[in-house]
Amino acid sequence: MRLAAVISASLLLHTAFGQEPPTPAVTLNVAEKTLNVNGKNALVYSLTQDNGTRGLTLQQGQTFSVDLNNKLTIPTSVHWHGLILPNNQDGVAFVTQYPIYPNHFYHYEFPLKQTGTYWMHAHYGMEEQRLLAAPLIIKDPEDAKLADQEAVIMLGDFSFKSPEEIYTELRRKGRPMNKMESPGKGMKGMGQDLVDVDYDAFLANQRTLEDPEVIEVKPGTRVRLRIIDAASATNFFIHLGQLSGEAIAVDGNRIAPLKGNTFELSVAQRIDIIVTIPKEGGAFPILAQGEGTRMQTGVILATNGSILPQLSSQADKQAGALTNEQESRLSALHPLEKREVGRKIVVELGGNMQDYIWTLNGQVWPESTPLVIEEGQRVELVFKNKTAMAHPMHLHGHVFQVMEVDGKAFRGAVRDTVLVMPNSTLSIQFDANNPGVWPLHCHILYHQVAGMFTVVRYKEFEQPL
Ligand SMILES: [Cu+2]
Repeated sequence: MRLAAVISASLLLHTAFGQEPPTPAVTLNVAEKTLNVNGKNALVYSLTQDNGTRGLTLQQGQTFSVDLNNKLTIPTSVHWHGLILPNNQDGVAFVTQYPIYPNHFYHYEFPLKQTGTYWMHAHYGMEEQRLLAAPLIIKDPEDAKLADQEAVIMLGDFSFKSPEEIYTELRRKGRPMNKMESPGKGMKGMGQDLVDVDYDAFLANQRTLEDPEVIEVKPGTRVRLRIIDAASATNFFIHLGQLSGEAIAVDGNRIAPLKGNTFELSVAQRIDIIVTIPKEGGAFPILAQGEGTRMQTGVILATNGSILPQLSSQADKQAGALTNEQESRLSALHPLEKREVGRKIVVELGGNMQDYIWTLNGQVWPESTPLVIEEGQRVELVFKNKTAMAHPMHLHGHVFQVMEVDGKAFRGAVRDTVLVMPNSTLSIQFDANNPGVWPLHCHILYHQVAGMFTVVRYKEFEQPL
């Protein structure tokens, strides 16, 4: 009641002064829900609008105006992944805001500067593992020219164990030391570590292949798949099956079209792929197989009346490891302008597998020295991965361009999350044009919690908390 009164009063005020009325806020609710996975119920968290829609679809140039309600019995916070926004809107508990306590809400409001495929997820504790994530799509008027139809596929990894149990086990058992050592020269990939957590299922739009989502499509049309890896710790191979596709964007940013039938997608990344449905119609599974596992998930694109195939959550063969190959072939449609680097920072990715501790420059969050940059600088971050595991590194509040992989310079994709391969060096550049204190971290949830997290801080920016 009180809220309604406030809104109408502010509407009146704006009209009285001849201003545009404010964009009405959309309500997003974080709540508990029961999800049935493979015949068994589990407690997960949902992130939906009042009408039950998961996440948000907004239009280019709109104001992001959201009331985020916490209907859980524990605190939460939600991060708008990939968005360029004011620092105090970033949604990171204990960095840019205090957590939202149960039965409280937080209002977010800022102008949207981008279009594309983004997502939102918990940035408090390990709530993300309980599926506290949802799509965040910002439509471009040009989208209609690219495809006849769109489908969002949000991938996830699921365990009947609580995230606390998973993390405790990881810490207790650690890993055999030999797995931590660098692979010898000439045996690349041999000593590589692919999987930390043994999941019970992989999900696509919260369903398994035993009961997949079937998306109706029309013969001869182009369908844009907006695929989001919202898993806590799983990289995927995307298999288009009988279809071939063209990737047109990564992390919301357009790329020079890349044709293919299989694509790689790391934790927290997105890829937009356009597929053409054959004129004769049919049913076309789009599968996502977890790196280093036989487990897979997916959806089925099907034309009206087609016979749906029976699919299994187990693939015939175990998947290998993601590589730098796809990344090296990507190039941004709208690259950063060429500029001298004003500040170069080496970020060493390290770890101690025996104790399951993960580090950036040898430090464990929150005992970390911020990486200080100055507004106006072109900044280069050089990630040196000294571990046997790949780390999807994510920078908040900015987009960056991938510039160099293992000494090979190129002008790659503009992104917000990049997978740094084991025993590999990868450089990114970005323009320091958004003052704040911005998280820079590995997006594997358990690495992040175990210390692989720091902040990039603009000099003279006043710490918000
Ligand atoms: Cu990591």
